Amino acid sequence: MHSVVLTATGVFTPSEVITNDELVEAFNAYADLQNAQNADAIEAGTIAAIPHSSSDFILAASGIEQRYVMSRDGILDPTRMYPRLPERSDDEPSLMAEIGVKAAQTALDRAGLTGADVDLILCAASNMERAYPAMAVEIQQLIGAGGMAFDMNVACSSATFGIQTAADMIRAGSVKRALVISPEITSGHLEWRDRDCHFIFGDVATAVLLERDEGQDGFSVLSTRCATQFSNNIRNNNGFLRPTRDAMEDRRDMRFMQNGRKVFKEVLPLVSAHIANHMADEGVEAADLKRLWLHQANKTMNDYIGKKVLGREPEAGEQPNILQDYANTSSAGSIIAFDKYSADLASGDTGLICSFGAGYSVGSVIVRRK
Ligand code: CO8
Repeated sequence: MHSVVLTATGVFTPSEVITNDELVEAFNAYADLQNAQNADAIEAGTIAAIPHSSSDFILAASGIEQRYVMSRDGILDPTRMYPRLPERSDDEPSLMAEIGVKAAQTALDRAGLTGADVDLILCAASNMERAYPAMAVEIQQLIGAGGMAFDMNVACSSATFGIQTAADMIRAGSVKRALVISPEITSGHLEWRDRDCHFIFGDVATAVLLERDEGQDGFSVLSTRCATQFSNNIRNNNGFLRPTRDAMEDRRDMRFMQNGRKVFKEVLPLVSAHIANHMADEGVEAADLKRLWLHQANKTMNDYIGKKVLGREPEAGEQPNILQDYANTSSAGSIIAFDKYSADLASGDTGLICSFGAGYSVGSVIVRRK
């Protein structure tokens, strides 16, 4: 068996930002428009008026202050409330592939490698732009990689499940160098007209470069662990059978839906126990952990998990959050946190990356600075 080293990461951040205030202003204008159009039915009590959203609620409930998106105009247009992303011809790079390549290129540059040095590409994300050919195969071609490429979807845990898959293949010797790429265009499957969730997500792409350990600098991948447990509490019913059901109308369940309170209550104990068991089995004590790079969904959730794992309040910097700037970027969140807050770790320092989300799914990766 070979050892695996995480040698570099890369993040592509879109140039467009939406602050909470901008988001709320657009949502409230949309709500007013809808309520005016439906005034008679609201008056008759047959439908409920859409209540306003609030920036104060968003910050207090989630810790999110802003989000990056691929295109903000359509989202902030109260008569549209959906991003506007022009269609591309089949001969152009698709959008997910394009931003995935940008993140991958940063990781390769940092490691002093080129696409030709890579023999496995995983595109691991919450949604794929098309059914086939796989996004990963397109990325493989765009960066000039060899070997093989395939897509994986485990919602918010896609990146950590991708790391385990790639690490296992490197350990076994079937590949030597892998890129786990997570282009998350969550703005395309978020329901911007639902005030319960319109603030949650943002767009980004991340890449993680994993290599057979031949003495390179980086983080040794000590151990990976993934687990799933079925739940309907985070769900999106859009799929290829939709036309067969004559269900092409604009239906709420064709975009992100969640029972946030239940997710909160059920996922916290699942994740805390998962991390505790993983650490115990690997002989890693709380006192050994220099950093926790957690999934970036909710600040209160992360505060709770950090306290549970460390057995005390995390100190500043021990459990860095990026969700205030990026919002929830699904599988990319913990990788952004790692990318931004790992360079200062010293040789021998141990840290843990953990993601969790729809499925339910939870994935953890224990790494040690070489
Ligand atoms: N403005 C003002 N008030 C609001 C708003 C708003 N925007 N939204 C809700 N309220 C009101 C509610 O109506 C409710 O009012 P009342 O008490 O009168 O009924 C009150 O505020 C409280 O509402 P909630 O109970 O819903 O509020 P919470 O405190 O639970 O916070 C959260 C809501 C932030 C959603 C919280 O529950 C949470 O973070 N839960 C966990 C979410 C989570 O981790 N989900 C993981 C999903 S990510 C994933 O798996 C990836 C899926 C694939 C990606 C999809 C991309 C689009």
